[in-house]
Amino acid sequence: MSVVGIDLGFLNCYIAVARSGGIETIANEYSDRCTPACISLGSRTRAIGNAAKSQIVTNVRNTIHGFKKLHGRSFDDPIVQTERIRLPYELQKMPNGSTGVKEKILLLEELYITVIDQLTKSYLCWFFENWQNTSHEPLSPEICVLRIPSFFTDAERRSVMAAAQVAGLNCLRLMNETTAVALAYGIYKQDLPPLDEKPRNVIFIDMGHSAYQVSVCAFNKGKLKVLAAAFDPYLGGRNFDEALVDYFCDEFKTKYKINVKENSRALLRLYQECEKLKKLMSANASDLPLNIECFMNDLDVSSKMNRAQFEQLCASLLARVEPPLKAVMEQANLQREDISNIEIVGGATRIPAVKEQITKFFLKDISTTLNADEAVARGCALQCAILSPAFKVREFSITDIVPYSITLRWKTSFEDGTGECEVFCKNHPAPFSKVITFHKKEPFELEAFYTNLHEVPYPDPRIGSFTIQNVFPQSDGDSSKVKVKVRVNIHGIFSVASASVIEKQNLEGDHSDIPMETETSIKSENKDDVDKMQVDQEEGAHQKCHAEHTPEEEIDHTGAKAKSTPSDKQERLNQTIKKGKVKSIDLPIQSTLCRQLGQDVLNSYIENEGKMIMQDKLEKERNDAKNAVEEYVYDFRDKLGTVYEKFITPEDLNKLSAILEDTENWLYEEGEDQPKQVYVDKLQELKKYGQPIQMKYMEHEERPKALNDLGKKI
Ligand code: ATP
Ligand code: MG
Ligand code: K
Repeated sequence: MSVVGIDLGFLNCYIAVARSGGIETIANEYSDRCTPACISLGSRTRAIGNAAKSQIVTNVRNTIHGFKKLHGRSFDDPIVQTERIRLPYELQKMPNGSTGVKEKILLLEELYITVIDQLTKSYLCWFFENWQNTSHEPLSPEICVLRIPSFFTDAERRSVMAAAQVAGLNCLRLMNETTAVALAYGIYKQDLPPLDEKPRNVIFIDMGHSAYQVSVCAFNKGKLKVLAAAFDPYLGGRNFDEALVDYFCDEFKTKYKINVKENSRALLRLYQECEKLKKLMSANASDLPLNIECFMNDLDVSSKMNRAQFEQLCASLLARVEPPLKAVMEQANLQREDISNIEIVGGATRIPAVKEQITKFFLKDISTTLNADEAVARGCALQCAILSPAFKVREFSITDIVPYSITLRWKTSFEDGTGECEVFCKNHPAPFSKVITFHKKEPFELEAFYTNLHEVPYPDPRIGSFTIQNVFPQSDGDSSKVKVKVRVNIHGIFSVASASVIEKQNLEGDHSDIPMETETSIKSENKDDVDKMQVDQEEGAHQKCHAEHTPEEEIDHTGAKAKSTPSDKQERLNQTIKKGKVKSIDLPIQSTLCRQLGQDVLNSYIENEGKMIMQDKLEKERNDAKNAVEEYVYDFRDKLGTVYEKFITPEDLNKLSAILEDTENWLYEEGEDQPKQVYVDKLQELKKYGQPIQMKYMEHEERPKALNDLGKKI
């Protein structure tokens, strides 16, 4: 039994597996623990990972990579439009407005089928199949923790969840990358301060290929609490590659009179070479060569670059390292001296100038305790083991944060009146639930949106709308008291989780609006799977909420907030108990989430994926059958010239050689692309000639041995 953590990055993918022995990052079929996040769509088959990466330059239009940024976004989204220009393959607007990949399939029909969501999903499917094939060990891949950037919005998070669902994965948690790293860091630390002491604050920095994220976490024995997170979602290793590419494109324009940007294949090669050069410059400050043979128009190109030049070229990128560091410290209200460690992960943090910027800001050395490439996947696998009942793991509680402030808006009975309430502030602890009370006589709609669109790297502030149904006036004509529970769950996704109405019963002569309060209005998430530590921690946060919000927020239909104190409440409660019973009835909620994929769409994805997997399987069988014919031809021919020679007449030898030659030619001509059965039949036919000779040969080989054995017996 094992559970997995998945880091599907922009460029690279890592998968870690938790087993009784510990956490292990698994290798792919090339014995590489890093698999390119790349898929190549052939006319009949798909190649994924290394096999696909090798086609980036040869199968430019159908090799899809760099799709992580596009997840959960519509085609018209500015980010999609910006990315689109950089991509060597074509994107397509799908009928529902989402983004798809334009794919060429057999019979020259152009079908636009592979939406971005399917890519991730098929990748995961493949990964598990691959793992099962190579490890020969039972695995339950359906249990996993997937990592996401901390800046993902609800739409993006839901899109990843949907992809996991289509891939048949039971995703126990979507985990923020830097939180996964924090867990991988903290769980093995034996020297964390006890619970009643000042926590140890650690900064985590991840700069990968496409994004830059920073968080600060407070550690005590057995727990970690994320205090704040900041990011630049558009800064990563690829920006540094781009700076180099632009530089060399300019240089080659004057030096060789070529326009590299017009030739996508050459441009891709230049990107690959620049990435290599960038990595070399991390280890070497002197002049380094860039040579590409047969680059464009049969030209060989060459140039050079050194680290100092590179840093100058990237000055504007390097200047973007500091702002998120500053932001995270401000948000957490911490000073440099409050930070005990700075841990960096992600490939692009290996750039010396990036490290320098970080050191310069904190005036402190950076530690690299963690495996820069695998920490995210390992952290996810650890979290999965903690969440899975099948594993006994050291207790370690994690409190994450709400990435962006969330506000609820609703209509009031005044003309054009609206009420508004910020239900979660940025960096509020999560997972978390709150209960808000409304006084309403009819069903009403709550609209949830991000309070400050400028902090959100997404074009749409809307999260969703939620209609609370079956609300009626009370029997005495008064408004009903409706309690609405809003929640940010373990995946960091917001929802209006439940609603209930408090109904008075047997209230003789009572016309007052007396509430029955059995719980505080703002309550910590108390899910069964939340371990004890986490509950404690959340109650701590809950105290903080009391300070920020009033303990009860009763928001009446005019939109004005009527506040009451806990002692008030207790008094009213006593009165209520004296006067009569109250009953709480659950109300149905109709949720419309923005950019939510419907179950019918998901089902069609599942069906399509099933078809693709079947097609992949058939194609593999077809290829295997073809290879079997080819192998037989080579093997037979080889034996005809050696061991079979004395068992065959010269005429037969000539005849057979001709047949073999014909078959070989056939394989390269009309036999190149035939259904499986044709190859199976072909092999049978060849064996009809081959088997009698083989029999003679075997008999001959066996006879002396048999005689020998007989001789021994006698
Ligand atoms: P993201 O986190 O944005 O989704 P990712 O997780 O796929 O992307 P990583 O694998 O962390 O990205 O990092 C890849 C980036 O790190 C690439 O840009 C790569 O060129 C860069 N990189 C790796 N090693 C080095 C090095 N030694 N020097 C400079 N850059 C490096
Ligand atoms: Mg990464
Ligand atoms: K567990």
